Amino acid sequence: MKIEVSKPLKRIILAELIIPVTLLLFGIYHGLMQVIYRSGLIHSTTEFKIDYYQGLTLHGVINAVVLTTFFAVAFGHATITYYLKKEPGILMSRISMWLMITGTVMAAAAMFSGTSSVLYTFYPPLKANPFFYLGAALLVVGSWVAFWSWLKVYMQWRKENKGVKMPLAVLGTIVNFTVWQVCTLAVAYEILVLLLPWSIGLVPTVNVPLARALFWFFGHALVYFWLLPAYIMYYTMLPKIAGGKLFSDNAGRLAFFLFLILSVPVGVHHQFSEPAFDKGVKLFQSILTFAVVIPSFITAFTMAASLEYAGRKRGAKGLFGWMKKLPYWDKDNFLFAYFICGLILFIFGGSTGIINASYSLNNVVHNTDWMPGHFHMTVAGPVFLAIIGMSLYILSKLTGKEVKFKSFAVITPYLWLIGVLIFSSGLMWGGLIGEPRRTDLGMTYLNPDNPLYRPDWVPTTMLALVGGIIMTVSAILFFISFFATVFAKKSFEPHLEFPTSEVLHEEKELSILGNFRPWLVIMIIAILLAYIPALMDAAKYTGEGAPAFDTNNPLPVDFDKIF
Ligand code: HAS
Repeated sequence: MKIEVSKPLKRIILAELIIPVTLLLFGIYHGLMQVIYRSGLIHSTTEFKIDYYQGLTLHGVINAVVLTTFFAVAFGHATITYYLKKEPGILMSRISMWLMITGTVMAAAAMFSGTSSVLYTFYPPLKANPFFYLGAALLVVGSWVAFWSWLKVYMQWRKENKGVKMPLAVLGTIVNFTVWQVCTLAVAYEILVLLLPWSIGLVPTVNVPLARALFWFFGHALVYFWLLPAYIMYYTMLPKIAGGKLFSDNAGRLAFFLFLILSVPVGVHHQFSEPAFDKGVKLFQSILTFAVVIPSFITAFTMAASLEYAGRKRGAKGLFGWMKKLPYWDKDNFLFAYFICGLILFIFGGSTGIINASYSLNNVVHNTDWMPGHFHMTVAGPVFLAIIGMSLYILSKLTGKEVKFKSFAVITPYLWLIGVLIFSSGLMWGGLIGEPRRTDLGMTYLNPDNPLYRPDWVPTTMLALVGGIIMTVSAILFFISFFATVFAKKSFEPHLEFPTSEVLHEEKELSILGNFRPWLVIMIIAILLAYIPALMDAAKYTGEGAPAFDTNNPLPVDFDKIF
């Protein structure tokens, strides 16, 4: 069903899609530069006046924070409007957009000025310009405002539609932003109470374990905030565009509620190697990490069953024949290609996540190249492909312009899939033989003139280079299609329309899957159990506080003043 969207909301959604995709040009460029620096093809710290860590910061912040947050808000506006048939308030949507834009401009200025090369995790004692922290905070607050506007719409809809089942896409959106609201409180505290006063110079040192614990309270939930918009698309759209039906709607609801309770209390699995935390805290959060895998397994089986049904409806025979019958190359149904490539990548991204979660294996792979190998098959896999595919789709519908260069649009995800598989294999193989992450390898380990030269890392980094180049070509094809569509002529009446899956079986309606309250209570209990001991440990092992560092020097920034 097509619906009309008011002009102001349409403009807001389009701005929230086009601005981050434009910034992505820098994000992708700095991704390419990473593989070049690290392969030893160049032996330098700076290219075109942007140095290695500055480029890595731009790459991480633009791709993983700015693009994902803007998209989640734009997609949220669209799903709420489409499925509840009510638009969120324009004033709040505008305030949200401007806060996010202002925040992004401030953080971008700080990064481009070279004073905030702290990577997307902004771990202290690396210190950034105050504008970087303020910008990040504004971006987050902007996304909160959008969420509050949807809650208002949802409450109104609930009042007018008593007893009606909440649309699955709306449930996913509200779950996602509830997790976001809760987890970002920790990072807001980290920024406003710990990092900003330290960055302005009001306090001389910072509590590193506490800051990092607060960051990861937010940081792992962040990865599910990235993932859930993709899951919403898989459950509500993929079965339909594959030509079938959703195997189970209840499975989708259960998966989203499990993410609500399990996304936050697992952050210490990023800190297994930090001595500040007791082993009991690590064991507990490790067990919860295995639990948060369950909603993804539910999704894997539900999607496989839905795709198998679609393939058989298209005439497939035999055990695996359904895989051959799916609409992989259908240009008018290009979203399918983005979704299926994301799912295939996530089989590997998810399996490597389970390896990371295993305490003893984590000791082998932590802080090695294995880690970017893992996360390029997750955030740069299903998440990235769902974001760019859906951005192109909504752009076309809301502007009334046919997608241009449709062949490019369909080839992009397959090329990206091949690129990421090669790139991540190189990284993970390298990680297993000791290659460190976040290091300009071309300066030392991959420089034959350096005594630290490691010839055994040549094949692995070359593999990553080849993968990185293929990914860049894929992104260029996408940019051509996207911007050609932006500048194309209108050819039909603008509207919003999502392909929406029917459900295969009439399932029993379970009240527990329609009520947020019990899940919110369990969420709070799980967070308190996981994080009270963790934060107490972080506070106990504070030491004397750390002075500021930057990426270019192993000595503190104010070494002369301190010693
Ligand atoms: Fe992770 C580190 C554990 C999921 C992102 N992760 C990271 C970092 C990032 C990241 C960015 O336990 C690095 C952070 C940094 O900078 O330091 N991760 C997990 C686990 C999962 C997981 C257990 N991660 C993600 C997702 C991400 C993401 C999702 C982004 C979106 N991760 C870790 C751990 C670390 C970590 C440790 C810290 C390591 C360290 O030491 O630093 C799970 O949620 C994964 C569950 C997924 C599955 C896969 C389900 C498969 C599906 C596809 C089915 C396919 C079909 C198609 C149906 C179980 C749904 C079939 C059709 C055909 C035609 C074939």
